[in-house]
Amino acid sequence: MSRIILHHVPMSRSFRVLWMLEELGLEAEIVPHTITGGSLRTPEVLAVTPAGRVPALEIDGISIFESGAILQYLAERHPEAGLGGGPGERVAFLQAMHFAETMGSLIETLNLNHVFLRPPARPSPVVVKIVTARLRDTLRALEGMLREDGYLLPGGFSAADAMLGFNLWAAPHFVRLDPFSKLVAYKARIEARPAFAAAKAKDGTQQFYDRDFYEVPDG
Ligand SMILES: N[C@@H](CCC(=O)N[C@@H](CS)C(=O)NCC(=O)O)C(=O)O
Repeated sequence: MSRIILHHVPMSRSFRVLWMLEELGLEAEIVPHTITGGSLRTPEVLAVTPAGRVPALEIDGISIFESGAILQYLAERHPEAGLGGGPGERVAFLQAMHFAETMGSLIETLNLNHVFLRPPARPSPVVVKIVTARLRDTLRALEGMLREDGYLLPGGFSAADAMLGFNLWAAPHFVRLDPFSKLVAYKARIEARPAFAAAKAKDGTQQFYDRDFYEVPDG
């Protein structure tokens, strides 16, 4: 089995890969980074992930970035695990895999406004209000995509759940989950997965959120 190296920032999209590796029982070396520490801009790391983003995975003599591409690659590399969706689930699988980044890009904009801007820069109340509403819309859509007492696909847990499920740890910093009872139950179902708990134990301490909930600023 080849050496696997994951470039990782705690509680970032690279958690999706960490979790998927655990679901597949694959050992990986973790190279830890922070968003602002500069390590994602070194020539060595840019050779692996040219936009300086995580996740990036070194595997099978190649490097690959984009969490969705990595999860799909891993699912296809291990068809026996059945994490790539079954016959008849292709459309739902691909749609959910990519929808995760519709939500992810909204979370990213809110992260930028609420967490990463430093004075004298200030969050834009108008942008935050619009993007928060859009994030709520995507959570409502996700709730509609979920199966009662299950996951996204009829066949059970798949890489699409790792893509979208991860978002449920970031989105509640901006939109309260309580009105979405199916999402709350789904989150608990995910948390009960041994592979999720194993990934959490390896994740490291997140360094950007300094409070549980960020209100839309006045203005
Ligand atoms: N669509 C990409 C997004 C990757 C991305 O933006 N990752 C963030 C962390 S969640 C990052 O590396 N940010 C570093 C930076 O903005 O400099 C994916 O899903 O992998």
